[in-house]
Amino acid sequence: MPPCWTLSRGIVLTSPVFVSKDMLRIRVLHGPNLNLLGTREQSIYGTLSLDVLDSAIRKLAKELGVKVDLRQSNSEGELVTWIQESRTAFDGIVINPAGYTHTSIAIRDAIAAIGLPTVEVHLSNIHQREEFRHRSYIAGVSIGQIAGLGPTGYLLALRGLHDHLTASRRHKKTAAPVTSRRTAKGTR
Ligand code: CA2
Repeated sequence: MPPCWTLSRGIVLTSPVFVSKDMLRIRVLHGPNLNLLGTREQSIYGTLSLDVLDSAIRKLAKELGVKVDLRQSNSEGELVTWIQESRTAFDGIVINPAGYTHTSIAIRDAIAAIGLPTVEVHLSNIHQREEFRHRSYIAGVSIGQIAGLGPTGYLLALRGLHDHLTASRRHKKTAAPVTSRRTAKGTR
C-alpha cells in the first residue's frame, strides 16, 4: 500500500510524488492541436491520445528519477510564458512546438533567452513532408531534434536530456575551480 495523505476538504493523495532537491526537473511542452492526438489524422500522428502519451512520459520520468511537468497549449503566448517561467524552476525543456515550429520567432527567442538545454521533438518526420515543414525556427536553439519516431521520440528526448543534464552536473562538480588571481609574469 503506497503512503497516503488526506488533505483538508477531503482531498486524498494516494500516489505522492517525492521531489528531492537534487532531482532533475524537466518541463515537457506540447504545442497547438496536439490535444487532438489519436482523434484525427491517425495515419500521420498515430492512434495514441495525448493523455496516454503523457502517462508514458511520466512513467519514464519516474524510472529516471526526474520531476516532469507536462503542458499543452494552442496559444503561442502561453507557450512563451511557460518557457520564460522555466528559467528558475526547471533544468531543461522538451518541446514539440507543432505548427509554431515553422513560424515562431517568439518561441525561439524565449528558448534562447532562458538558455536552458532544450530538445525539439516531432512525431512525424518533418523533413519528409511539405517544404514549409522543413524549416524549424527552434532547431538552432535546441541541443537536438528528434523527428519521425512517433511517441517514442518524446521518450528518447527525455532520456537524452536527462543524460545531458546529468553529465553537465557532473562536469560542474568536478571542474577545477576557476582562480580569480592572476600570476604576474616573473613573480612566483
Ligand atoms: O510531427 C509533429 O509532431 C508536428 O510537430 C505536428 C504538428 C505539425 O504542424 C508539425 O509540422 C509537425 C501538427 C500537430 C497537429 O496534431 C494533430 C494531431 C491529431 C490530429 C490533428 C492534428
